[in-house]
Amino acid sequence: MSNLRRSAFGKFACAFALTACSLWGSHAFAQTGYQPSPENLQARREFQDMKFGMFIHWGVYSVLGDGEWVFHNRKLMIEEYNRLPLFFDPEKFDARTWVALAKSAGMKYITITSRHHDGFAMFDSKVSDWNIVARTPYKKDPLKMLADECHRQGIKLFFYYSQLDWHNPDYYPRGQTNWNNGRPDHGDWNAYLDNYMDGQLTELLTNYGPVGGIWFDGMWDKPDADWHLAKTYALIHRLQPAALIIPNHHQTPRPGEDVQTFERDLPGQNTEGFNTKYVSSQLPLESSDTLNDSWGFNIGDSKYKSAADVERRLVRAAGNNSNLLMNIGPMPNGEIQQEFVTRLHAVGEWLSKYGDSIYGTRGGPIAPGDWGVTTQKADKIYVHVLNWNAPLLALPPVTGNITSAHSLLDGAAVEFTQNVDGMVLKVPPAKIEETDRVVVLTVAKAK
Ligand code: JFZ
Repeated sequence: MSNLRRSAFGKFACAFALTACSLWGSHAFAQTGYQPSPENLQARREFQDMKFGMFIHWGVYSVLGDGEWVFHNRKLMIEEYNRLPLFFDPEKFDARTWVALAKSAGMKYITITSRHHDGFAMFDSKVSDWNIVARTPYKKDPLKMLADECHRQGIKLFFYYSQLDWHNPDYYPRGQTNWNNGRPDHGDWNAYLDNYMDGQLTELLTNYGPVGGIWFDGMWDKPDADWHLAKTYALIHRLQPAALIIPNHHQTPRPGEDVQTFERDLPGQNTEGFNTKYVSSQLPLESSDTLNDSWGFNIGDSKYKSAADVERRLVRAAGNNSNLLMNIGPMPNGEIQQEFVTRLHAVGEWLSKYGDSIYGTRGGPIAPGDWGVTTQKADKIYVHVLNWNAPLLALPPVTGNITSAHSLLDGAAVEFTQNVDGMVLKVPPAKIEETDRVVVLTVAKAK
C-alpha cells in the first residue's frame, strides 16, 4: 500500500485523520467499566515480555502480487474479484516451516490476516461461503494448521480481523474507501456487525484453541459509525478472557482494549500522519512495520530493510516500552521469499546473542534519545548505544547505585563514573557491523 499512501490513499488518509478526531466522540465509550480479568492482565505481561512478533498478510489478493489493497486500487467489480479464489491453491504452504521461520528469527508470536478488507475469510467459516475452504481449489483451512503448529512449537497466534469489508453488501452505509464495485445500494449494518462479524469472531475464538488476541483494523473507514464495540469486545473477553484486543484504529484507546498498536511508527511518533500521538501508560504497546515496503505480497517491491535495520527498530521499540510486529507477505503458492527468510535468520542470530537485553524487559529508565535507548529487567539496565561515536557517553541519573558495568557481547568491564548529576560511560569501541553496543549496568536498589 506504500506507494498508495503518497497518492490517493494519502489524500484520503489526511482527510480521514482530520475528520476522525472530531467525530469519534459519539461512540468512544466501548466497554465502559471494563475490568481486565487476571488472565488478561497476565497475558498483557507475557505480551510485553515477548517483544517481537511476525505479522503475516496473506490472502487471495496475493495472487495478483500487487499488495492487499489491489481490489480497491484497481477499482475492480465484485464479480471480477470473485475469480481470484479460483487461482489460490497454495500447495507449498507448510505451517511447520512458517512457524519455524518465526522461531528462528527470535519471534515469540504470529499475527496473521484471518480476513482483510476484501472480506475473504482465510479460514473455514460457516458464517459465509466467501472463504478459502468453499471458494478455492485448496479447500483446506491454513489457520487451523497454523494454530495447531503454533501450539506445538510454543508460539502464540493472534488473528488480524478487518472490520472494513469491500465485499459484503451489508457493510452499509459504505465508508470512505468505497467505490461502486457492484454491491446493491442497500444493506443491514446491524446484521453485518452482530451476525457476520461477531459470528466469525466466535468461530475464530472457538475453533482454533487458545488465541493470543484479535488485531482489529478498518474502523477508520467509517469514523462516525456505531461499531457495536461494547458487544464485540465483551464477546471476545467472554469467549477467551486472556485474548488481547489490539485495535489498529490509530486513536486513543477505549475501555475494553488491551494493547495500543502504532502502524509504521514508534509510540507517540506520528511520521505517517495517521497515528495518534497519545501513548497509553496503562496498556502494553506495539509498533508494526513491513520488512520490505508492502504488507501483502508485492512482486515489484524489493525495498527490503536490512537485518541490522530490523534489529535497531526492535531495540528502539523496546526502549520505548513497545513490541515490534514485523510483517512479511507470503507468495500465493505458500512459500516465503528468500529475501525475507535470509533477513529473519540473521535477526534471529543477533537475538541469540543480545536477546537478554530485549526479552522480558521494559523500556527505560532513561528516556530514548538519538544516541540510543535503555531497557531494564530485574537489577539490570541495558544501555543500547545505537548512534554515538564519542568514547564517553554522559547519561542522566538513575535510581539506585550502579555496582558494575560490562559489555553484553564479551563481558568486558566498562569504566563508568556515577554521581547525583548522572553517569559517564566509557563506551567500548564499535566492532565492525555492530548494530547495537550494549552496556549492562547492575544496579543495587537504593537502601
Ligand atoms: C492498514 C491496512 O489498510 C493495511 O492494508 C494493512 O493491513 C495495515 C497493517 O493497516 O493500513 C492503514 C490503514 C489506514 C490508514 C493507514 C494505513 N490511514 O487511515 O491513514
